[in-house]
Amino acid sequence: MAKTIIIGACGQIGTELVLELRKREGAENVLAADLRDECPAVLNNGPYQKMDILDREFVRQFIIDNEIKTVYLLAALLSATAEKNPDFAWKLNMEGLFTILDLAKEGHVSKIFWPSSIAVFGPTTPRENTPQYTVMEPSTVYGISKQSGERWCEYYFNKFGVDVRSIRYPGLISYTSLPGGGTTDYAVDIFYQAKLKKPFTCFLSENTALPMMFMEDAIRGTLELMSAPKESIKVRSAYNLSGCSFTPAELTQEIQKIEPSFTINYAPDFRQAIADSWPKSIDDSAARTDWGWKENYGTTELVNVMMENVDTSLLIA
Ligand code: NAD
Ligand code: AKB
Repeated sequence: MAKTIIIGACGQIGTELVLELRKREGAENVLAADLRDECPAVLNNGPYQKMDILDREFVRQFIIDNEIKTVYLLAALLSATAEKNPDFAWKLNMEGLFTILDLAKEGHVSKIFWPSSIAVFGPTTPRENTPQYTVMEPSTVYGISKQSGERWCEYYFNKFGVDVRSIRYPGLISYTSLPGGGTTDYAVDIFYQAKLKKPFTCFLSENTALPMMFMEDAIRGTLELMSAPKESIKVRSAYNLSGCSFTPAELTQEIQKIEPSFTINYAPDFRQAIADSWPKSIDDSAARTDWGWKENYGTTELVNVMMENVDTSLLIA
C-alpha cells in the first residue's frame, strides 16, 4: 500500500480524515503531520510527524525519503484568523501548496488533495444557488489565497499533468475536534453552549444564511473525489459542494426542538462582513454529474447528530 500523508492533520478536518483513511488504508500507511510537538490522543493509533509546511526542504526530503505518493494538504489560516494576519496568511496558504505541487510535477507524488472554500466567491457573486462558474471577486485574504490556489492547481494539471483535486468546502460542522478560526465556526460553537444549557452569543446576525455541511459528508465526499477515475474529474480548480444551508435563527429553532430552554443573542463583529460576501447556497451539479456526489445530512439530521455527540470536555482539553 502506497503511503499517504495529511499535513495539518490535527485540525478540524484533518483529525477525522486521518481516522477514516486509517480505517480504509491501514493505520501504518497513513501519516499524520502537523506543527504540534505531539498529536492529540485520538490520532495515537498511527504514525505522527512534527512538520512545518513552510520548511520546504524538510517537507521535500521527508516525502521523498518515505516514498509518500498521496498528499492531503490541509494546513492553512482560515478566514477570520487570516484577516488578523494577512501577510502570514498569504505566505502559509500559498507556499505550502507550491511545495507539494512541485513534488508532484517532479514525479515524487502522484495525487494531491488541497481544499478550497466558498470563500473564493465575493460580494459580486450571485448569492443564491451559486454556480460552479460565475463571477469570483473575493474580498478576504483567505478568499484571495483560495482563489489563487485554485488557479495554480488548474495550471499544474494543464501544464504538467499533476493530479490535484479540490473541493470548495462550505462551513463544516463536527464534534471530534474544534474549528480553527473561520467565519462559520459559530455553527459549531453553538452546540457546546446548548449542551452546557447556557445562552449563546452569536457573532453573526440572525438572518445570515451560509452553506454548511456535516463533517461525515465532507470526508466521504473528499474520499469519493480522490478515488474517482481521473477521466471523470472535469474540474481541476475546485468543485462546488453543497450539504445544507441555514441562518443562526433557523439553526436555533432546530436546536430548541431538542433543548427547548436554549436561547441565543446576536452581537455581530468583523466576521459579519465576511459572511455577507459569501454565498447563501451552492449549486453543486458539476460534482453530482462528474463523480456522483450526494449529501446525506440536511439541517435536521446534522442538528440531531451534533446534539447527541458533542462532548463539552473538548472545550477544556
Ligand atoms: P484547522 O485550523 O482546524 O486546522 C489546520 C491545521 O493545520 C492545524 O492543526 C494547525 O496546527 C495546522 N498547521 C498550521 N500551520 C501549519 C504549518 N505551518 N505546518 C503544518 N501544519 C500547520 O483547519 P481545518 O478547518 O481543518 O481546515 C483545513 C483546510 O480546509 C484549510 O485549508 C481550510 O482552508 C479548508 N477549509 C476548511 C473549512 C472548514 O469549515 N473547516 C471550510 C472550507 C475550507
Ligand atoms: C471559514 O469560515 O473560514 C471556513 C470556510 C468556509 O472556509 N469554515
